[in-house]
Amino acid sequence: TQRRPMVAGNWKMNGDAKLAKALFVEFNTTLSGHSPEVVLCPPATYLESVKHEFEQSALSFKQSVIKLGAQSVSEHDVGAYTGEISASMLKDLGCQYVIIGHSERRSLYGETSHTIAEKFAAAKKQNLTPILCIGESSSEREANKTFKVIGDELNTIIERNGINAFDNAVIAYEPLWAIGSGNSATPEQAQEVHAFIRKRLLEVSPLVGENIRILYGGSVTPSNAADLFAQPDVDGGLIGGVSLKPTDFLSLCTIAM
Ligand code: G2H
Repeated sequence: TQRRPMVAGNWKMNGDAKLAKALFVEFNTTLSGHSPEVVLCPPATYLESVKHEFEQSALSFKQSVIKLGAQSVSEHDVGAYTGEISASMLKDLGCQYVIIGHSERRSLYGETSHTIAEKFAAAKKQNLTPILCIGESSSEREANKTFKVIGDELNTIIERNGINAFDNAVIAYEPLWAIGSGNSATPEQAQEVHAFIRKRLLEVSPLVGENIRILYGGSVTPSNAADLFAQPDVDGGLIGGVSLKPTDFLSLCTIAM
């Protein structure tokens, strides 16, 4: 298959303009034209800083390599929604991607699968590529409910957005027990779920199932990335903690290729 690997950095509520600068210093020295697609998802207040560094950078191939992404988006188009940012506003800032349904949004901010399906729709409407996060908790895994949970999460999106939902989308499998815990899934555990996700999407559309990128997320580091990214259905990673460390993040980008 021709799927281009992707490494997406989710800064969460961390970082600043200095981090954006430091990352591009690293990109300029380390990244070659032979690179995965790299998506940077800083807090919304630093999207401009990242864009600025990106525009100043010396990378001749940068347009095809480094993309801007947001960490969340409103499900609404416009209106009285204090504190929210719409998909068209993210588009104005130069975003091409947006993370949807990260487990921290689900567990800490009460986002339900309904809200997440609406946000997914709002992103697609503006041609932003959703990076949909799905994953099971440790108790769900122990109760052998992993596939049921993952299947339901995919179904909610398909029911709201139709069978073309995943035409232009990325999925990130993030088992909740692996997030920020230092306890990543094993390559076998990741591959098993990634293969399940791909099989489900192949049933919906052979073309989408074959082409969609499925990232693994949860405590990816330079020491465990090679085995994870080598799995046939793992097309790269969604990176939290390590996306804040320019040298290590760049080594993940190199490993993903
Ligand atoms: C999972 C991941 C990035 P970390 O949330 O989304 O974070 O790599 O810190 O586990």
